[in-house]
Amino acid sequence: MYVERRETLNLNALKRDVQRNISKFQSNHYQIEELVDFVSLHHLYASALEEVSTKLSILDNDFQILYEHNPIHHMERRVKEISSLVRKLEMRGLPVTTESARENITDIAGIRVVCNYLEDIEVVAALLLKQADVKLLKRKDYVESPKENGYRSLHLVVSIPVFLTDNVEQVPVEIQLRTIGMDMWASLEHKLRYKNATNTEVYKDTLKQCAEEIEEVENKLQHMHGEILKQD
Ligand code: 0O2
Repeated sequence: MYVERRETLNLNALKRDVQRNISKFQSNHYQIEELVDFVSLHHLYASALEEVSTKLSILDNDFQILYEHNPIHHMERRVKEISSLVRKLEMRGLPVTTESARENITDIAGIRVVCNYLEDIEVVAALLLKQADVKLLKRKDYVESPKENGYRSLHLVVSIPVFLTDNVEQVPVEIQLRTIGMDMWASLEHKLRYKNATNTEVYKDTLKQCAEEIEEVENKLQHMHGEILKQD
């Protein structure tokens, strides 16, 4: 399995994000201290991502040792940029404070787990949720019930403890589990929408058809993989 390893705190990216936000904060009469609070929030959520990634890597390795199969193909993770976080709070009409962000926004820390086969999604989710320090806050199953546009993935929001110098914080992490095919579909759909909102309308039917074809192929591959495992 390949795990994308980014620095826990990417200082250059953070500096750029802060620079971009200083003028916005000032024009909206926010205090600079509030911006600094957002930077420390970044550290907390990056640490939570580190915890969840480690748990998932350990599970993937252990599964390989026991069953000669890696359920995880790769993982990607990110802490939401301060600019997107501020935008999300403003759009929802919520106060732009770290307290409000912590109470209301559950995807500040996000990890995408791209699995090899369809059944691996449930395997990974079940193994993670079995752990005593992982608490499930929200589950949305777009694999069982795909969205109207064809989007498929399993979304979990879990809360995990992060042990800091003086205290322990419970931090929510959004986990998106999907197959390689689902990831390919979602990346393209996102790109089409990001470039030009009308794109998704133009390609609506093709996207839906592709999602259905990917599901069909995934079911066939899953079946063949199961047969191979039985032969071992
Ligand atoms: P980004 O830029 O990827 O972060 P919330 O999580 O609170 O915003 P909700 O309704 O619980 O709201 O979200 P949901 O349905 O769990 O989806 C959250 C994320 O899933 C989105 O984050 C996307 O990353 C992904 N997602 C959901 N639906 C689609 C879809 O139709 N196409 C694609 N490509 N991705 C989807 P953000 O914040 O929208 O965007």
